Amino acid sequence: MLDAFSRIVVGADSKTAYVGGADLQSLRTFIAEGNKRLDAVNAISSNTSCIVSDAVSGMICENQGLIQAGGNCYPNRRMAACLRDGEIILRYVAYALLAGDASVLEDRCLNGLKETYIALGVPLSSSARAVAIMKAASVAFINNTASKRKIETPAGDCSSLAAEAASYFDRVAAALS
Ligand SMILES: CCC1=C(C)/C(=C/C2=NC(=C\c3[nH]c(/C=C4\NC(=O)[C@H](C)[C@H]4CC)c(C)c3CCC(=O)O)/C(CCC(=O)O)=C2C)NC1=O
Repeated sequence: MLDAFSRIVVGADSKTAYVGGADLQSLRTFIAEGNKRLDAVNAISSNTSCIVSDAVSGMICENQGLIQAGGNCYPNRRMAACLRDGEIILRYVAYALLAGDASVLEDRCLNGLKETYIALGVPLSSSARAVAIMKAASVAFINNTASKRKIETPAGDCSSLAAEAASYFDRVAAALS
């Protein structure tokens, strides 16, 4: 697992170079914006059950066959597994956002997930739909534009962190496509 710092060290080592220039500048920004990053992670972490349950129920509303006999969220055991998977994916997205690097998400969550889902008959398109709703909700929470729940934070622009979080959700969607 890498983070913003170790990723730069690995990149420099592969060129037998010192860390400097643009790499140091990007780490300076990473540190300077560190509190914003922690707030962005907290925006996800403190709303996980809301984000996950909203995404899974939205996915089901759009495709009610999922909770009928033969659907992959039927019976309750599968519904519980689906909600749990949503929690797992969101947790790894939050780790990636904290680290500023997608490797923890790729290596520990997404690696082999598509194959597991195909083997179990978990529908990939429905999974991607739930992930898309989690992405939209997380972006709203990070930008503090979620209508019902606002977090007390200093006013500021978290749009680049929201975009970074969105890119991790896009990796999940890509891994399942
Ligand atoms: C480390 C990270 C990690 C991940 C990602 C993970 C996923 C994961 N999801 C599973 C099952 C499952 N996943 C789902 C999920 C869904 N069904 C749907 O219709 C929806 C589209 C979707 C929810 C959004 C379901 C229903 C099962 C159970 C399938 C079955 O047993 O028939 C299984 C099989 C074992 C089990 O049932 O617990 C794994 C390994 N496990 C892990 O340890």
